[in-house]
Amino acid sequence: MSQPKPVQKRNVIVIGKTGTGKSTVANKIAGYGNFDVFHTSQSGTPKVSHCETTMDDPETNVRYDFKVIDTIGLFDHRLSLYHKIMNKEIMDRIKVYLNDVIPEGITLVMFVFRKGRFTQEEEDTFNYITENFRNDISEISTLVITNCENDDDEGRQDIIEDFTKSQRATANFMKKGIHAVGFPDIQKVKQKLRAAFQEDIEKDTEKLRDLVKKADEMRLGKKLFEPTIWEMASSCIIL
Ligand SMILES: Nc1nc2c(ncn2[C@@H]2O[C@H](COP(=O)(O)OP(=O)(O)O)[C@@H](O)[C@H]2O)c(=O)[nH]1
Ligand SMILES: [Mg+2]
Repeated sequence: MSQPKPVQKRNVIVIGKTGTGKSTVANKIAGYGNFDVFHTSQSGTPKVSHCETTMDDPETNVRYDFKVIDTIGLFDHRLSLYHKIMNKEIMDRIKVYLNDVIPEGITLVMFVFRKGRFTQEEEDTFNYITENFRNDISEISTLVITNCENDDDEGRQDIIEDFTKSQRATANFMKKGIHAVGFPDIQKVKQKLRAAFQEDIEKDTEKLRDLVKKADEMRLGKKLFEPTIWEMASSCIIL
């Protein structure tokens, strides 16, 4: 009789600004083939949700239990006119969701950015997220830059280097590295280019899944969201 496979748990949360490709990235990692578990921008009400998936690694004979958590984009104009109030509301929803549904914690925080200029809004979003999470998520954080399907390996390396030079603090924060990927909607790609793009999409998908598999340090959900010094200070002022 064959031995049961050892099981490793991996919980990844995908966060970032609206429209950067969070749901797309979450769908790729979840690996339900052509079926999208998470709605991309065009459809569905934005919400925090997760899916579970099991993956066997034939090389190591390890079974991975993935939980992939997709979140609402911060600065999502569809929810409210007032970004600050809304960001707080979204962050609270994420905290409540993690505490209630994923109390065992998170092994990887995946920040998603779209290739291009790192705008002030982007910087504010990032600062907002890091201020609201405990600083030690830095150890389990990674940055994924999407929309790089037309850049070859060298081009992607340049994009990562440029980002690292211009956004030192953010780049330093990402202890699990910065990765460039491309996940174009295959239905929108010209027929004759589809096979080539499909192959690249699969490679990038594998790259992200490897990242999830390698991140093995579980951080407690509740601990992750203990109030920051700023939150404690501001509640003292209110009192
Ligand atoms: N070309 C290209 N389009 C992408 C990429 N990632 C996401 N998209 C598209 O960008 C739009 C927004 O993606 P979505 O995953 O909904 O972003 P979210 O709002 O952050 O969840 C969708 O139309 C996706 O098909 C990418 O790497 N390349
Ligand atoms: Mg989304």
